[in-house]
Amino acid sequence: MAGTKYAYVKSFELPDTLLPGTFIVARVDGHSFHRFTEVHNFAKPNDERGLRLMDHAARDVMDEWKDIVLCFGESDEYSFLFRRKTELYNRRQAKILTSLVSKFTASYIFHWSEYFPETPLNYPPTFDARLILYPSVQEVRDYFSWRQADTHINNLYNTAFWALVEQGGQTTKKAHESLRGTNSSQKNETLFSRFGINYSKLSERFRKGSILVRAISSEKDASNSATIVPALESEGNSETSPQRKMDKLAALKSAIETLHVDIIRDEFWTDRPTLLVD
Ligand code: DGT
Ligand code: MG
Ligand code: MG
Ligand code: MG
Ligand code: MG
Repeated sequence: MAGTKYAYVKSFELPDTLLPGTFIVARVDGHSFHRFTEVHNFAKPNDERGLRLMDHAARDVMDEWKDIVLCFGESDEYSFLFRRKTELYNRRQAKILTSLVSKFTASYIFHWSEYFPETPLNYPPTFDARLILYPSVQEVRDYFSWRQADTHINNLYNTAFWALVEQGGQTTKKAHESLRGTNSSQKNETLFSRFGINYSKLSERFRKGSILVRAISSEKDASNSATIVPALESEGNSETSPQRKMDKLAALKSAIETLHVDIIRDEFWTDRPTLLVD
């Protein structure tokens, strides 16, 4: 329809296209989760239910946007990596970021009661989000190394901190003082000698965070990928029955793997040589 005299306001909507050929990383983070986790009685320092719910919300996001190739989650945050050449929403920044954080938040709330059947939501949790562009594979790898190193440092600190408070009877103030200036091996030693906790035996989910990857994109399953993905794409334009399409989509969905492994060492990446290609 021809514009009305009001239509000029549209020209104030400026383009926000992201630089082509760069890797897009989006990171969502729980808003004031210090408070949210208190109010909802999360176990300290890690609540397995909460972490699994975060993984579920991230899987829903990954299901929705097939150009997401890798996700990493810890604590109240999740990072999403898009393939370098994605043309999602013509690479419009706000469209990508707001859709993603909205989907993540909606899914977190939608699935809440499956993970916390005994704990009604006291108020609606929200997440903030940012988007970062990386020009090369090196920065992408270093980004995920940075997040996983952060997981380790925080988790070791928090594990020692809550052991001192809950088992050692220290006040939170005293526990912070006890840990000030200590290095990793001193924290490990404190945990082991005072509380009998062998840090390296704690859940890998807690120590390494969660990684989501598409199983079919791994080299081992390349033959599988070669059949499912094109089949789905071509079916998008054909008369294939809705049920069959749903089945295929379910297969693709279940092909997302949740891992708690080292993402810093080369092995993770060399095992998945196609992950950062285009
Ligand atoms: P923000 O992100 O600036 O709005 O503020 P917060 O409070 O979300 O701060 P942030 O994101 O730096 O730290 C995450 C908080 O969430 C931190 O206080 C610990 C808490 N949290 C995350 N996961 C768990 C968990 O599994 N159990 C418990 N008890 N707390 C958790
Ligand atoms: Mg934040
Ligand atoms: Mg937060
Ligand atoms: Mg956080
Ligand atoms: Mg619209």
